[in-house]
Amino acid sequence: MVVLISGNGSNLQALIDDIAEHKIAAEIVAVISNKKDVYGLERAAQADIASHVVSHKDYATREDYDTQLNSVIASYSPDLVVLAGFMRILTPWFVEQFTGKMLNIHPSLLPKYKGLDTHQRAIDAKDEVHGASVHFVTPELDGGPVVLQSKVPVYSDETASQLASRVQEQERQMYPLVVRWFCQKRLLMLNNKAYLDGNEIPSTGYAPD
Ligand code: NHR
Ligand code: GAR
Repeated sequence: MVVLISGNGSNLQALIDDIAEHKIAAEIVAVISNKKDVYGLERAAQADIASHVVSHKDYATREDYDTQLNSVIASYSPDLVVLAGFMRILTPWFVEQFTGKMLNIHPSLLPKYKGLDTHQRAIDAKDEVHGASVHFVTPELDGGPVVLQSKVPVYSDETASQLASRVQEQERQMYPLVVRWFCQKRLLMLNNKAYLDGNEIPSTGYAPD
């Protein structure tokens, strides 16, 4: 698999660790960041994984950027592309190169709070429950079929960063599990729907409780 990051890379680390412990039968062949000097690149180096910086600042248009990103990824012929805190919207053309082979983890209980600033939006809405979703990536931003959701309570008076850190603790558990399913060929996307072991996954994800 190829993992795309933009920052800290704690989800990347969770995958590196589960692969090292043989919980996931896969190899991370490359890590790509759109930002230089981020800690996730250090994590890749420490795990002896090839890494590339493809900076969006070097390209005039999203199409030019995605063309370059695609050619770097395609050079590895991955079976799976994992977005792990990757912060650039991808063009429909790019996404279609990897239909059914690209996963994202989004920090909200989709379909709530697509896009950015999800933790603050959940607090502002006085939600009692928040969380994260793993979904297949489709051209519609944060709109692809959900595979798994994890919920956390929202405490009164907590800050967005306190809430984010509890959501991220869940993310580090759930993302490797979904990647493991994919690598076991138990998980697939067909006609914009996600299936686990041949059963369609409900829109709230597998095991909604
Ligand atoms: N691309 C497509 N086509 N479909 C998805 O579902 C995608 C995607 C690209 C990224 C991750 C997503 C998230 O989990 C993701 C899903 C970035 C933005 C964004 O607005 C929104 C959603 C996601 C990632 N990015 C700004 C942009 O102009 C830049 C923001 C920044 O650099 O801080 O690209 O949340
Ligand atoms: C995660 O919480 C992930 O859900 C979120 O960024 C964080 C990355 O953490 N993703 C997005 O907001 C995508 N737009 P990490 O770099 O430590 O894995």
